[in-house]
Amino acid sequence: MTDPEEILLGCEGGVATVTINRPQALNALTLANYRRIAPALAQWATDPTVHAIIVRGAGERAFCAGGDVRAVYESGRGVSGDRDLTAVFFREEYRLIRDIHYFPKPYIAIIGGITMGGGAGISVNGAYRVATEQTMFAMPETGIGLFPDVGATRFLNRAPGQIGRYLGLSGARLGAADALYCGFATHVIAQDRVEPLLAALTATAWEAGAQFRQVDTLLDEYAVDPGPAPLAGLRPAIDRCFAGDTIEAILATLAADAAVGGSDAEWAAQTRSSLLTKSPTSLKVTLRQLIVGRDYDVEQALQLEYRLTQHFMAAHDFYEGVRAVLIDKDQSPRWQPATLAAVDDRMVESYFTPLGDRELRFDA
Ligand code: QUE
Repeated sequence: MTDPEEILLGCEGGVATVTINRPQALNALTLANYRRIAPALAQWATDPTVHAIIVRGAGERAFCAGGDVRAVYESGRGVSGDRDLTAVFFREEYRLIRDIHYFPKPYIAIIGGITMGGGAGISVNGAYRVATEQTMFAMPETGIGLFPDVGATRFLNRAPGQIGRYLGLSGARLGAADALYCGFATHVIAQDRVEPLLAALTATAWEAGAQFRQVDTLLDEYAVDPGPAPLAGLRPAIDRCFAGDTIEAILATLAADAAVGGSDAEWAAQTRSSLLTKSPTSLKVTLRQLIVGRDYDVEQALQLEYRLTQHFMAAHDFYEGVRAVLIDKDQSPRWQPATLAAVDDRMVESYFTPLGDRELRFDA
């Protein structure tokens, strides 16, 4: 028996479609998957019969839960596969993200369902992101001993106030209203309007040069008001607690807010407890990443992130995090170093060291 196609490609009514078809793995993307999507996009970019691109996930639960970090884990530990995968996987993933960001035609991701990590990468960096009441959006990488990548240096920094720091450090999960508030979604529609929207896109009488305006009009017709964003109410607390320039300062402010009581005390206590479960190295590197990359464009963000991935692949916590969360599922990672105090500035700084001839390049 042949494998079912993991990436379904189609084109109808001037609309090209990518469907990620690994529902049993929450549509997590493998290197082979990226290698099938990238040339399709390149071809559609210049094909005059293609006017817009839709990207979606198969099944009910997920748009895309991330990259196939399990394969990267096995490769990096020398368990199976190609040892090179830790260098190649992120390089090809990030090059695809760059192409998505600069894609010349409307690129529309339907992020109904779980959208994390690499799933955020192939959606938030594109022109249109359509959320539904089923959307669950998160950047949970500090929980697997990694850091928020796939362009998050840029897109987290563009969320209001200090919300990007909060989300990137804690891995907090967002629904549709919050995703829209942060700018990760551009529109919210009802889940049962997804198929009618896609049918309307396919039935569009496309005009050359007007495709973005045509998609804007159609999406505005289908969009609903998702109601108040819970994060908007937490903004004052988030901005105050996450303004600190060290993880220790952020934790101290959260502890003080939790102790004082008041409406946000429970949030502060829960957020502090959550941060204390994350990799200490991941937390410190992530905060520095978001600070140094505050004004980075997509290419600068991805180049910085590529550097960080390669240093993380040479360290301990990523393997321990993937083991604890995705392999053994004991949810009890034993981080090394185990405490924030043991992660000194020199160690953090070492993650930002350029890679010489292994740097990520976009012209190669
Ligand atoms: C952090 C991550 C990922 C994660 C969990 C994290 C990630 C990822 C997956 C995932 C989930 C379900 C699967 C799968 C992968 O989980 O990137 O194959 O079936 O892909 O806390 O970054």
